This record gives sequence, C-alpha cells and structure tokens, in this order.
Amino acid sequence: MLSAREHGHIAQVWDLIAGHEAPFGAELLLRLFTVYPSTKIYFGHLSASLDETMLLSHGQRMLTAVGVAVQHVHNLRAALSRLADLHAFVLRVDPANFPLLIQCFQVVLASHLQDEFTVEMQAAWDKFLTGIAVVLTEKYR
Ligand code: ZNH
Repeated sequence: MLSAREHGHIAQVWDLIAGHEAPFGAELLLRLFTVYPSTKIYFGHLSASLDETMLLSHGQRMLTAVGVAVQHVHNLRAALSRLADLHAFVLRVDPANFPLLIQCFQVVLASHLQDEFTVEMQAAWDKFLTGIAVVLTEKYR
C-alpha cells in the first residue's frame, strides 16, 4: 500500500510526535472540536467543558493508536482490529467524521513542521491516515 519512500515520510514525521502523544493529541482534538463542532457529540462528557486533562488523556490514547499503526503500516487490519470493532459496534462514529480528523491532523503537522512538511510528506500522511480510517470504518453494517 505505501511505497518505501512514503513509509520513510511517515517514520520521519512520527519521530517528531513519538513521546509527545498527549500534547499533539490534545491539540488535534481541540482543533477538530473547534473547526467541526458537530464532531463533539461523540465526546459528550469530554467536549462539554474542553477539559484539558480529558483532552490530553484521550489525545494520548488516540495518537498512541496511530503510533501502533506506524509500527504496522503493512498490516493495519490486524493491528487495529480491536479498535475497528470499538468504532463500528460500540462508538458508532459516522465514517464521515474520519476525513475531518485526517484534515485536522495534517494541519497540526504542518503548523509544527512549517516548511519541513513537504507536499510529498503531506500526500504520504494523507494516504496513511486514510488507510487507518478505512480499517476503522470497514466493519460497519
Ligand atoms: Zn476514536 C476512542 C483511536 C477516529 C471518536 N479512538 C478511541 C480510542 C482510540 C481511538 C485508541 C480509545 C480506545 C480505548 O480506550 O480502548 N479514533 C482513533 C483513531 C482514529 C479515530 C486512531 C482515526 C485516525 N474516533 C475517531 C473519530 C471520532 C472518534 C473520527 C469521532 C469524531 N474515539 C471516539 C470516541 C471514543 C474513541 C467518542 C471514546 C472516547 C471515550 O473514552 O469516551
């Protein structure tokens, strides 16, 4: 699915986030809730007050899962199987929300990396995150 070059872009950018999953994740969620307020309905308790501790802890869990995906780029389906069950059967997040999160993710990366975030890196991240979203939404019925 990802070429060796694309894989390199994913690994390189992930090095920036690794170890800082909580702050990056909190920033991502805050951006998502601000730009797309409709996404807040899934996070009732968490988004009502935008409590920083909750943003950090959920952000950390979310980005830790992305980190697992980085380690298993060629085997996303198996690596994220439990998470796919959770999103499809328990959380029932409308799949239309995933592109919104993916867009916000790229804006977070661009705002930190600035000119270092090349068009090629952005394309690789878009493809990688879309691959995750496909796995997390394919069990819906
Ligand atoms: Zn999600 C949860 C990941 C997307 C919503 N998530 C979750 C978790 C994780 C995740 C890891 C935790 C789990 C446990 O704890 O077990 N997500 C994720 C990822 C992605 C996602 C990786 C992509 C990329 N989500 C999403 C979206 C949404 C969501 C788009 C909407 C909007 N999630 C969610 C919720 C939850 C989760 C609501 C639950 C929270 C709580 O805890 O409460």
